[in-house]
Amino acid sequence: MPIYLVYFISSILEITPRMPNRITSTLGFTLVTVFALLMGDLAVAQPPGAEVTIKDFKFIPPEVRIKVGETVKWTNTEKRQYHSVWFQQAGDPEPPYIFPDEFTQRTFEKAGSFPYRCGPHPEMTGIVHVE
Ligand SMILES: [Cu+2]
Repeated sequence: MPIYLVYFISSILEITPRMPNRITSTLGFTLVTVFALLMGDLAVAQPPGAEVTIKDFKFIPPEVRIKVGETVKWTNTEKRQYHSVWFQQAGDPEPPYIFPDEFTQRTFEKAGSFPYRCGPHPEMTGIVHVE
């Protein structure tokens, strides 16, 4: 929520006449700020449809099933090895590497089965089924 909306809504709350102005204003601003932060968190922290861990040169699990519009998140949990998630068969260019503790994610807007591989390690493969 943009900050000007927070101010706008607080200014509406400020005209509530029951409490002394200062308390109403502070309370209103606090409530609206908390609400705005919650809304922001909801927008940012959309739970993924599926999560894949990259560990020991494997995608775990190698096969996931999601619904159209959902997101898959891949997290590299290796100690020091980078990988990538490359939808080569879909015609994508090779993506950047994901280093340890980094993640990548992709939202699928069409139904189908989408195989992928790791760029540097062609033997590492996985597939996303979108229903
Ligand atoms: Cu790899």
